[in-house]
Amino acid sequence: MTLQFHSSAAARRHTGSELGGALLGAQLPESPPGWPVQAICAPLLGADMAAVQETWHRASPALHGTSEGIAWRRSGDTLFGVINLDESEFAGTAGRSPLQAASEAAYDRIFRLLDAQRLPYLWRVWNYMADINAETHGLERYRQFNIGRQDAFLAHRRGATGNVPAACAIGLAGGPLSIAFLAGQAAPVPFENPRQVSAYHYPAEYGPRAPTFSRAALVHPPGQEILFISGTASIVGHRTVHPDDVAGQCRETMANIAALVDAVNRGARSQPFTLDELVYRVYVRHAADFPRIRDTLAPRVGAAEVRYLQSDICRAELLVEIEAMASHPLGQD
Ligand code: 3EB
Repeated sequence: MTLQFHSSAAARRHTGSELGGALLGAQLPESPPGWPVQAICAPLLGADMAAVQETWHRASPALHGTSEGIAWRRSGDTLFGVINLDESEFAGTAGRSPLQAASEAAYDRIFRLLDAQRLPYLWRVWNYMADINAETHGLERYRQFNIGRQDAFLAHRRGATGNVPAACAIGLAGGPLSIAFLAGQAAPVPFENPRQVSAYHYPAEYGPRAPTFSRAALVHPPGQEILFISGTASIVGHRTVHPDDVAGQCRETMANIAALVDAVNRGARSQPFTLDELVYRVYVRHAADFPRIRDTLAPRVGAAEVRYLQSDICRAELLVEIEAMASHPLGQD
């Protein structure tokens, strides 16, 4: 019954036990309609395959549906969904850009689905959008997204601090606003990083509304403890450090992840998590930096599975961002 994660080289046929997942690569095969598969259209770096498929699955059969444009599948008390919105269909009203409106609508719909499914908790959210650092309507697009996201959390009385999901927010060359999420019955246990100001408490110099995510979360499907490390970058306190030094950013980011894993291990119910067992996704702003990044990370991640994607990151000075996850079995407690 455990929720399993695996990756494979080619787009495989979908089987009934899958909840959904993601396809990563510069050129992606069509995913079958109605399946929650997030298309992350970005070049894979240092990989010998053109596309990778990441899949969440579970032995028990899944319920599925489409609700307000969200493709979702549910097994037991766990649901995976994907929503893709074309911003151009969200005409901005005064003071509200199309991306802001689309972001608010996407989270609105996600929360309505979770209410209807009686699954209260958002565990982990993967946010992708085009031109994340571009300024339009007088504001950087990532900051527009943050307003829409926070408004939806508040409108649904979910609060925008503390108990918020783990997340990432990444820029792609084009495509829709795409949001994938895992949700469940059991409350996630959020963690903050002692080296960083909580993102939901960032000061206004990073945008009129703070981002709504926690630095990490432990989630507990039956018999299991899954760790999600949110997108993590070279930020200490709330400031970007090593702005023009990609190796420095890698070392700082891994120091942040190590500190976070230490904090998580003080609250984990399973065996302690270690850096070399995590599955990493590394977002690389400039493809030319990839060899430096790989070589700097190598001694820090050991034999771990690491996937590199060329993409934009939510602060213009950030050259690299790293997210990670791991799963442990949990004895009967
Ligand atoms: C940071 O620490 C880097 O807006 O959901 C990392 C993870 C970042 C998630 C989000 C943003 C988000 O602020 C950026």
